[in-house]
Amino acid sequence: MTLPQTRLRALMAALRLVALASLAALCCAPSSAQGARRPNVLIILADDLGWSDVGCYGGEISTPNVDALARDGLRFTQFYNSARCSPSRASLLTGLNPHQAGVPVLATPLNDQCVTLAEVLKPAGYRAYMVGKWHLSEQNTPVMRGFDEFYGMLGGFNSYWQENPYYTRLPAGHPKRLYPPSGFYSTDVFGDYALDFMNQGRASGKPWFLYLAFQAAHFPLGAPEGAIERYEAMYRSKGWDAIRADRLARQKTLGLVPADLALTPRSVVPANFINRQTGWADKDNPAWGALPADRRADLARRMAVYAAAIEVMDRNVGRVVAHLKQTGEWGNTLIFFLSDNGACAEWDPYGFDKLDSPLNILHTGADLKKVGGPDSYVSYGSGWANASNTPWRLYKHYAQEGGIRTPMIVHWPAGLKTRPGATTAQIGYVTDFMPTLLTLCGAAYPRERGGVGILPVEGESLAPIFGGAKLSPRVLCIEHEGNRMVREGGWKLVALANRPWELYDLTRDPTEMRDLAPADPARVQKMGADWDAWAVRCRVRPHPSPQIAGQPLDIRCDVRALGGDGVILAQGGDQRGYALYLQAGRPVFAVREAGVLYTAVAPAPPQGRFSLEARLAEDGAMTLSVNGSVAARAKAPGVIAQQPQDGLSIGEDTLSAVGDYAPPHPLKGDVENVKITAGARHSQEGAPGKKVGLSEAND
Ligand SMILES: [Ca+2]
Ligand SMILES: [Ca+2]
Repeated sequence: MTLPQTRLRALMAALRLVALASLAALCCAPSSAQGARRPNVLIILADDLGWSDVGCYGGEISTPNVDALARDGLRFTQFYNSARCSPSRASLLTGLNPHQAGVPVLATPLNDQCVTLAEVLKPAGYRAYMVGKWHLSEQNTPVMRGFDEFYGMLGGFNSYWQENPYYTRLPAGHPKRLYPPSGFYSTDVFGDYALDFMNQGRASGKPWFLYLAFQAAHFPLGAPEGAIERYEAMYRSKGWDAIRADRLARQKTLGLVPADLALTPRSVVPANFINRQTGWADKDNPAWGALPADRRADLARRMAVYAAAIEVMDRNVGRVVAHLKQTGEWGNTLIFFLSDNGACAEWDPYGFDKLDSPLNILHTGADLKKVGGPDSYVSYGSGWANASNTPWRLYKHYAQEGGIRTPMIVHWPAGLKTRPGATTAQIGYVTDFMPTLLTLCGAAYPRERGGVGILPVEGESLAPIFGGAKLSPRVLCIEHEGNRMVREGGWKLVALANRPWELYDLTRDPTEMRDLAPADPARVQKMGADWDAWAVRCRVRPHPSPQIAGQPLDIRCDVRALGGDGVILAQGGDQRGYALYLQAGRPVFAVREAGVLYTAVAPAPPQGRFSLEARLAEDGAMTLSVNGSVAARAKAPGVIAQQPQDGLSIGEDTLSAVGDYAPPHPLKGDVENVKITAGARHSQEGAPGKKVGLSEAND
């Protein structure tokens, strides 16, 4: 039986073919790779910014510069991120799902099976710059992943006010601006370096790529007092309920949501390790009017700081825009604006005053004015996050729309063919930057990096959308901390960690209010199987291991290898098990039993992509076929008598090694269409035996 990931992969491949065909038929698609000068690329990433915060998505926060990008550009209404800081950044930079790039949760380094946008654009003649928040490990820095220059925060968040030790200039020794201790506010400083690096790019005579990743508006919230003041009284008098209603009304006027969309009830605050201590676990956000006046004053101040942080970010977007206009680079600079995840509810409606702690201080009187300054450390809590994510459910961390749907603006006078100010409901995902920029910047996606094969890109190019065309339907899967979703057309299957799937028809129920799972179990099962297959293929979950004890085996797969050595697949280790691997390019089928290794070695390395079939018969006869022809035979004492301890691993041999190599001995290349059958009696009559598949082993 074919493992389910194969089915999904085939479906994806078919969809890609359709997408390619429609791209080829598209005469009006922007294609600056040939002919016209290639664009500069500016990706502006906000942090923890909700879907409705900026004005052009319905917010009351003053963001005239971001709004101007939307007015002349294109807004996506169904663009997705990966639910949290590091995973979204990994996907944005590599075009892979976060887990594939080595960033399943937070702050781990990008692995060696991916390449960054900087690493693909540099060989295509670009200069690559980064300013702002990296959050992909301090050990594996932006300049180690292709960027020429970097200024910013290698970690995930910290003071907006204090440069040392939180902000870093790389490469070490490159010119650094000097700020007096009281004259540092990171968002403005990021603006300064953005201008510096754009100047460098222009002076180089090459096209440039600038990744400008603001910390705004991640906690600990901080903003200049002058920007905070104008919001404080307004938020105090309105509160989050009226703000949610106002934002939804504006979104309807802007045509971003259906005109008959009802305001949802206030979101629940899913249980977490902090709000179990504060008493808010799994409770709904409270009504604003039900809060005491001193609490409303405290929370209005927190929201005002958040809004001010966004306003100052927008001001710096304005500085960048003005610079592009002054230097004549405005027309051919492709600008993106988006957020890395939905607004942050950590950890309850009142917010916190200390990291990873239930500590909340009710600030009053003169103390209130210190909130947002250099000596405070606050978040704004789940009630305001709910408002920031209007009209969607839930927040950062979760796969409901409030966690993963991001504002996304594209601005590019020289290349965008859509009507100025247009919106599109086509689906996009953070993995799409890589294929989009490969197309538009004339860059090539390499097959390897530093001698290690890299994974095929996962995203879809958005270039046809920029040309006014429609992409083919896609299947989109997301996972973070066990929270998960799969979207297929208008259908969405979504679940919190360790909770059952819920099913929504987003075409009729965009805010995920009516769970159709009980009414449509067949669709839940089908979409759930698609998600499971994706999760295994994209390394979200380990490969389930077939039960092989005492059974003859038939193992098949397709391989595209870039190097001469490495494990194709293995189940077991130094006591017992089987493996397929390459040795100097030659396929080897290995069986180990009672610690002794038996191998069938193909005489020659196959070229290009090849298929393998390995059989272990009941009498121990081993046969290895390459591209359908028997290439080698050997003899083991019999079948593998007991279930091996190490599970099935694909592309490597985890824990102890079946073959004569040092684990994990990864393959430089791809393994597809893995099919393992235990119990087939090949040596006798070839009758079909018991088939072992993923779902069976999973259940
Ligand atoms: Ca974030
Ligand atoms: Ca092993």
